[in-house]
Amino acid sequence: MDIQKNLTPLSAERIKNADKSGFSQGNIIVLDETESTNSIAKALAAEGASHGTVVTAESQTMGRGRLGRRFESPKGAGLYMSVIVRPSFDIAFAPLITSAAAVSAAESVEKLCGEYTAVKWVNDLYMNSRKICGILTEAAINSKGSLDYAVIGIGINVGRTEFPSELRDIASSIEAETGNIIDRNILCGEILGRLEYYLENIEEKRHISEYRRREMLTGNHITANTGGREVEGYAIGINENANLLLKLSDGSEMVLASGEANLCRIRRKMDE
Ligand code: BT5
Repeated sequence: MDIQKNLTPLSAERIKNADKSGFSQGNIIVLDETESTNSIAKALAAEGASHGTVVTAESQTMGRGRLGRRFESPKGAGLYMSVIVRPSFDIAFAPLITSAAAVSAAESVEKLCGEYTAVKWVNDLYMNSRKICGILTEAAINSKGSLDYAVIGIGINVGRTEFPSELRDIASSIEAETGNIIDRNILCGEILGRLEYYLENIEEKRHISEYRRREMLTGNHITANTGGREVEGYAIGINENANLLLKLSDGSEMVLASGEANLCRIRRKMDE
């Protein structure tokens, strides 16, 4: 699907100007079409690309989600960006990277369009109950067992009002929800600034309170798939490690470190 909008084209110069933190240090690659910005970023990282290097593309032909799923990334409709990070922090903090990226993206979207942006554990952003953004973090561990690099991939539906049938009921975009067409270069720069701040402070877990505040499963009955097991329960909240705390019907508590979770009512609706 090719949805060419009147969006300001992506430009390394514009992103650099919008990245007030200087996180990228001008190492910004803008592609027209690519398979996946995460794949390009991983290849560059393996060749030694520096901390803060950014890869963006106008479209992705094989945009990736988790577990081999696709992230639909048509031309001129979204911000598809991947950031290489070479963290100095201990590998124990690596599982917090995705939640830090989610808060960075949610705050940036909200700042530019003025609409409340929720986080759905683990890696999605929602506006008015529809997914507008997904995040995919891929990490490489070196022979000493520490984190060599991580690639943080963020895909945001920016200017887009049409979706293929399989996404129509679950996905949306900033434009569809707010009527605003925002500049992806500025959005990218805003995200980079926050990402630098939250990653620098990951050991103090500065992003967690904001992640908790925005998390939309909390306080609801949910179903979750974790480690191949399907569970149902009440989402109590998010702990210090960005894990989801679940209360099961027998009264016991479960800590979910990774997986997939959905509100029960959304699940039932999808099953109908
Ligand atoms: C994600 O996975 O949502 C992570 C997506 C990460 C995409 C970025 S774009 C830049 C970088 N380069 C890449 O190749 N990837 C990253 P997951 O939680 O597994 O969700 C995937 C599911 O979201 C799909 O199975 C669809 O149901 C739905 N989906 C696909 N495309 C979508 C879109 N454009 N907007 C909203 N939902 C979508």
